[in-house]
Amino acid sequence: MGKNVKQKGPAYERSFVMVKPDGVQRGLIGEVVSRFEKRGLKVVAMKMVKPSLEHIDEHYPKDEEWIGRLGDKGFNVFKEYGIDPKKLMGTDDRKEAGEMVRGWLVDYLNEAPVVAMIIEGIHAIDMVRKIAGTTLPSKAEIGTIRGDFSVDSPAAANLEKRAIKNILHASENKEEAEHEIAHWFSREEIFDDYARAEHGVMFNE
Ligand code: IDP
Ligand code: MG
Repeated sequence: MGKNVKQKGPAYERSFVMVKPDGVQRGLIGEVVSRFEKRGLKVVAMKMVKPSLEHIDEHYPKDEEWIGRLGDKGFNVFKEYGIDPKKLMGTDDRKEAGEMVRGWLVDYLNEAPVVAMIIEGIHAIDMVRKIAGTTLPSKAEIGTIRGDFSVDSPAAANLEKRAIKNILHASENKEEAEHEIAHWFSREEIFDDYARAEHGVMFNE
């Protein structure tokens, strides 16, 4: 398929991306995909799925460090805006808060189908995160997907006992990407042996 498909060497990476239920329900699948495509990143796998609760649970890390960090994301915002975490969500313990958020997150991803994909290209993991924008929509830069299409904050979400609605998931690092790609896709579902027409001009491919 196609001619001269290169995409090799240390710069080339694969990232796992998922349009979350709010992105699917809001009709933003095309918008998300086109932002990666236009930048020159290549879609090498894609499918719509309604994952089981167990599958979602296995998608996210379970270690204490990750869970504590999840708690911190809200706590940092509460500190900035002078909000008492105990009053807002009943705890000021970062791990307890992280556990709560993780539970809401699993429910959120079960609300509607998701669109899972693998994006390949130069520094794909960091590039995809840059295009997606930072986790909290209230902090995401305009011009990023999360900054342009969402406005959520832990100050609203944690009070309402739900996860932050931020349109998409994207792997944060190589370890996450490897785990997530293997968790969502089989080898037969990955199609990297086609050439993108403009890559001959962009990269000598
Ligand atoms: P990421 O999606 O940008 O990688 P993570 O820290 O891995 O961010 O968090 C996973 C998901 O958990 C976020 O995308 C968001 O939907 C949700 N989330 C993160 N922090 C909070 C919070 O403080 N309250 C509610 N949901 C949160
Ligand atoms: Mg993450």
